[in-house]
Amino acid sequence: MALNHTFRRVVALAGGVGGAKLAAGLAARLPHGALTIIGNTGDDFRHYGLHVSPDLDTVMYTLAGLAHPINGWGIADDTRRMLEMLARYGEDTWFGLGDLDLATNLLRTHWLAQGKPLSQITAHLCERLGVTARLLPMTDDSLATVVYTAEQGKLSFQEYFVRYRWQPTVTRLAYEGEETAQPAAGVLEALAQAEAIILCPSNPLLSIAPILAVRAIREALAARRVPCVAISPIIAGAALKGPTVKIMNELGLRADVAGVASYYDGLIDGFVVDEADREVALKQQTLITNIRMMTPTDRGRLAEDVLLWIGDLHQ
Ligand code: FO1
Repeated sequence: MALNHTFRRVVALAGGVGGAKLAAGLAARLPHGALTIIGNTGDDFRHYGLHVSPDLDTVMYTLAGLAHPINGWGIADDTRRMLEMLARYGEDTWFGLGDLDLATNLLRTHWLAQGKPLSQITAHLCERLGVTARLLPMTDDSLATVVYTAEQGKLSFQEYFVRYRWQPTVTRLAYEGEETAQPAAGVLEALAQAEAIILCPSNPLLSIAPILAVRAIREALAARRVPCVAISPIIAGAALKGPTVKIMNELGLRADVAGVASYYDGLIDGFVVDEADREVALKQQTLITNIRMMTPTDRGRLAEDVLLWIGDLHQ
């Protein structure tokens, strides 16, 4: 079905795998150049001297059709020869950085060392992979998600998420650098010119919150004059992927659709929930549809449902 209102400028905030899938669906359904994705960099970390940007790479690889079909992160059919050699030297290879993925991280680190901003590097990598949507890091500055846990104390995001498989009990989250981090070049302009803003179904606390920790981004959303909608990362009290429900419970937040909607209170005009949550009564206008994205077709269908719905909210 044709979109009743053809959007020319849509901005999506996205984190890891779930966000990347919807971003790919939106890119498929919108005209080339219509979609700007503001990607989370709170997961970024230094690994053997390399600057790794997991969420930017997950979005980039997914939009380029290169992403590992099961994991969602990393590159399909990538090899692990570099990791095998590290292990031969006795290293603990808990972070599974593949050989093809290594090239992305070598180049990013090399160009950062030359003084190029992350936003310019990301644009170059995306352009070389044929990604037509614009992918902007939320900031070119340092803003790191830090996880305080009962069992292991203060952990970097990747230690918490990958090394300890998000099992430690989270007592507090912090976004170090939020006082000084500025939006990356193009971010505020994209938000100011947007006809619609979408918070992708990423982990609210680990993927969207770091983007909102860039104060000027949160302020731009709060002052928006166009609809902003969020897609739930939870269905019937269960996370689609990862520790969303676990963390919300551990931090004393309501870990269901209503809990996520209230977490975004003030920043969204609409909330997209799965049919399994059709009974939920929210403050925001609610779209009820199948929000599972098991196939690329699902991604485009959900994107179209959301865009059509925003078109009505638009009017
Ligand atoms: N996630 C894992 O669960 N295990 C891994 O070994 C792993 C390696 C990895 C390598 C490069 C990269 O860009 C991402 C990688 N991820 C891995 C995903 C990443 O840790 C998370 O997906 C995000 O940071 C959270 O969205």
